[in-house]
Amino acid sequence: MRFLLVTPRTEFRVRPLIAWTPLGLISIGASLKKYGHEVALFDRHALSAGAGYGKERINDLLAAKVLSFKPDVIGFHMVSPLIHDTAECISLIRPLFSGFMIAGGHHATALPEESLRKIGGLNGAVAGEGELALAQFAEGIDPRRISGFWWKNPDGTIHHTPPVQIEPLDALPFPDYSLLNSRFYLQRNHMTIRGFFLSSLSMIASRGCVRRCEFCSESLTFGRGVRFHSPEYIAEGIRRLLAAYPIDGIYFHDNDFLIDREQAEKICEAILPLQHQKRFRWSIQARADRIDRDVIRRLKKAGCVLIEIGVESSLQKNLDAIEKKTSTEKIEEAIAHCHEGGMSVHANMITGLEGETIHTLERELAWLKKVKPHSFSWSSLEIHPGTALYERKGNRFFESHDWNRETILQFYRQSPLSKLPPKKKKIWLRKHYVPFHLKTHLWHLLKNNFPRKLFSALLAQGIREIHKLIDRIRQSRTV
Ligand code: B12
Ligand code: SF4
Repeated sequence: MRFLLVTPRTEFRVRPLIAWTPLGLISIGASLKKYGHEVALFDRHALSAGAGYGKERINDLLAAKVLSFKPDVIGFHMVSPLIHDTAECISLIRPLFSGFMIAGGHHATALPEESLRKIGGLNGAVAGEGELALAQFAEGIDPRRISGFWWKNPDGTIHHTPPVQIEPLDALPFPDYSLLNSRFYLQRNHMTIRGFFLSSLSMIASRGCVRRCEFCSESLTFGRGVRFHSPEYIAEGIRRLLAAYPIDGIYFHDNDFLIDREQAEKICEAILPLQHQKRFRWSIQARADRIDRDVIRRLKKAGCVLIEIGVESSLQKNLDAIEKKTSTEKIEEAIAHCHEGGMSVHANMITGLEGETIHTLERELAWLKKVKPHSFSWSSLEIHPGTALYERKGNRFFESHDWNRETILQFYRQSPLSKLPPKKKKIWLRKHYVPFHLKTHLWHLLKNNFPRKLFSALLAQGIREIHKLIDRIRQSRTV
C-alpha cells in the first residue's frame, strides 16, 4: 500500500529556526516500510515555517502530491491549535481522493470521536501510538482487532477498540529520517539546541511521564507510565545518524530524560565511545528536581551541553496551582548546579497562568535576572483537550464549537499580555523583556560559538537570506 503522511501547516515562519524533527510520523513511516509499504511525507510545517511558502502554494503542492503519488491512505498528524488546518486539508483533498483518510497525534488521542464527527471527510482515527495500528491496518487486519482504532461506518456509526502501549520499544525500527526535508531539518542553527550553532536531528529515548501537571498533554499519546529504549538501541541510533548525515547535534524529545537515573547513566556510558569516532553535542529536557552535581558531571562527560527545564513559573503559588509538584528552591538549586557544572540551562516559562498581571510578570523577569539561566523562553498557556486544566475549565470548547481557523485562534489567544492593547504591549515588551532576552541569548551564543562558529553562523544566515530572496522572486514570477 502507499501511505502519504501529512504534518499541519504552522501559521508563522519560525524565526530563528527551531528544527525539531516530526519523530512520530517518521517512526510510523519506518514501521510501514518494514512491511514493504511505500511512504511519503508531505511536511506542511517545513514548507511554511522553514521555506516560508504561503497557504495557497502549499495547498497546490499537496493536491499535486496526492495526484502524482497516488496514495491508498493519507494520514494526518493533528495538534489542537492547528486542527483547522487538518480539517481544511481534508476538505481540499476529498474531491481528488477516494481512499482512506486517517488521523493521529495528540488531538486525535484526546478527542477521537469528535474528530470523526466534526471532520466530515475523515474515515478513521488512532488514539495513542500509531506505528502498530497503521501497520496492522495496512496488512488488512480487521479494524476490530487493531488497538486504539476508531472508524466510521458508511451509516455514520462510530466504533473503536482500546489502545495498547507498544512494548518493548526496541521492537520499533529506527525512525526513517530519509523521509524528512533535509534542507529544512539539517540547517545549521542556534535554536534547536539553544545557543549552540549545530546541525542536528532529534531522537527519543523514552515515552511517557509519571507526572500529570494540570496543563500538560505532553505524554497523552503514550498513556500511563514510562517505557524506555535500551541504551544500546539509542547508541546504535546515534551511530547510524552520525554516519548517514552531516550532523553534529542530537536533540532528545523525551519528556524527562532523567526520569530513571540509572537508565540515564547507562545511556551516557553507551554514548561516550561514539564521541571518539565523531564529536557531537546533545541536549535533553528534564525536571528540575532530578538535577544534581553528579548527573551533570556524567551528562557533560558524554557530550550533553544543554538541559531544558520546564520551570513554568518562579512563583510557588503558581507551581502549586498547576500541580508541578516541585518548589522554587529546587528549581533555583538545579540552575545553580548547571552553572557550577558548566552545563547550559534553558528555562521554559509560561505566561497566562491564573491571576497573572504585569506586576507578576515583572517578578518573574526579576527572578530570571537573579538565577540567570543561559537562555529562556516564554510561551502562552494553552488549554489542550486531554488535560486536567481543560476538564476543570469545563467549557468543552472543542466539543461545542466549529473547528475553523477563526474560532480556534480565538480560543488559543489566552495570555493576559496579549489582552493588553497592542501599543501598551509593545512598550512593555520593549522596556522589560526584549533587552534582557536579547542580552542573555546573544551572550550565550557568543560564548559557545566564538569566533569561527559565529562567523559560519552569520555566513549561513546570509546564504539563507539569499535563498529566501530567490524563492520570493521565483514565487512572484509564478503568480
Ligand atoms: C517535537 C515537537 C514539536 C516540533 C515538531 C512537530 C512535529 N511535527 O512532530 C515543533 C517544534 C515543530 C512543534 C511545533 C508545534 N507543536 Co509540538 N511538540 C513536540 C513534542 C515536544 C515532541 C513530539 C514527539 O516527537 N513525540 C514523540 C513521537 C514518537 O510521538 P508523537 O509525535 O506523539 O507521535 C505518535 C502518536 O501521536 C501517533 N501519531 C502521530 N501522528 C500520527 C498520524 C497518524 C495518521 C497516526 C495513525 C498516528 C499518529 O503515533 C506516533 C508514533 O507513536 C511534543 C510533546 C510530546 N512529548 O509529544 C509537542 C506537542 C506535540 N506540540 C504541541 C503543539 C501545540 C505544537 C504547536 C501547535 C505549537 C504551539 N504550542 O502552538 C506547533 C505545531 C507545529 C506543527 N505544524 O506541527 C502539543 C500538542 C498538544 C495538542 N493537544 O495538540 C504538544 C503535545 C506539546 C504540548 N504543548 O503539550 N512541536
Ligand atoms: S510538564 Fe513535564 S513533568 Fe509535568 S506532566 Fe508534562 S512532561 Fe510531565
